[in-house]
Amino acid sequence: MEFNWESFLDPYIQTVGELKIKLRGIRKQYHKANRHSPIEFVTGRVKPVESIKEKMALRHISYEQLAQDMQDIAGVRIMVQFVDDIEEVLAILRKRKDMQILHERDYINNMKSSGYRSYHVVISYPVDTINGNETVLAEIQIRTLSMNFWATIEHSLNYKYKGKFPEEIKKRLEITAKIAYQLDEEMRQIRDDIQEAQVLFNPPNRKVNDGVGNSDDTDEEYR
Ligand code: 0O2
Ligand code: 0O2
Repeated sequence: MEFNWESFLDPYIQTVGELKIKLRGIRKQYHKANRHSPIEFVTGRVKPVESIKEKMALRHISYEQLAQDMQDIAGVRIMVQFVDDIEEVLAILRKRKDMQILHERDYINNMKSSGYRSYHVVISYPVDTINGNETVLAEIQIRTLSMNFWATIEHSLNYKYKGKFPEEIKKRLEITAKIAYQLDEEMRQIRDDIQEAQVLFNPPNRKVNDGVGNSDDTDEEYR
């Protein structure tokens, strides 16, 4: 009998939809609270049937094992501004009651040989459908804008070369990965310097309504 892809993928489509809404909701809450959001933007996709079939053949995964053995049929990506934001996103995910973290793969501290960097979290996620409750696996990838820039372009080039880059191109991609890493480092540095400057210019005892036409208070402020 033909495998019913539509009914198999329905819970995954629902999972990606729910996760995108929930994660974008976190960003909205930070903005409302006027705080820096560790989440910049969120994208998601259900793996196309053709890609699932290719990966099944490559990994010798049977239809019976598909739901357990392929962890990224539902995939959500969280982009962050700074490398430290990744830890903050992880802390948020670890506290959540609506998903359970099964594995974490840290390709930030353990960069792949390609130069790929990203933090992967595999979760189990329960979805309610009209046929009852079903738990599916989903992969959440967390990365900076710079890592995303690199991975997006490398992925599209990879498609062309089917994973077998000529040696020279491979080397050049490794160099661009280094540049992407340096960009993250430099941005962190700039942010830290700006925060330091803000602290210097906004001493905690400074009055909100300072200055003009209030000569009585002026001396106080500089003491
Ligand atoms: P906004 O803030 O109005 O742009 P959907 O489920 O239809 O909302 P879908 O189909 O997953 O979204 O779209 P896609 O293309 O995956 O993009 C998801 C969100 O990420 C969209 O925002 C894009 O604008 C945003 N996005 C994609 N690439 C970038 C990028 O490089 N930088 C920034 N800042 N945002 C990006 P929304 O949800 O439509 O909202
Ligand atoms: P898609 O949907 O095209 O992105 P494997 O699948 O063998 O790489 P594993 O253990 O199943 O390994 O999962 P892993 O490594 O945690 O995550 C695989 C996914 O990470 C890939 O999905 C990519 O999205 C991303 N990824 C891993 N390595 C690289 C890399 O070198 N370059 C880029 N651009 N992305 C990478 P897929 O399967 O490619 O699917």
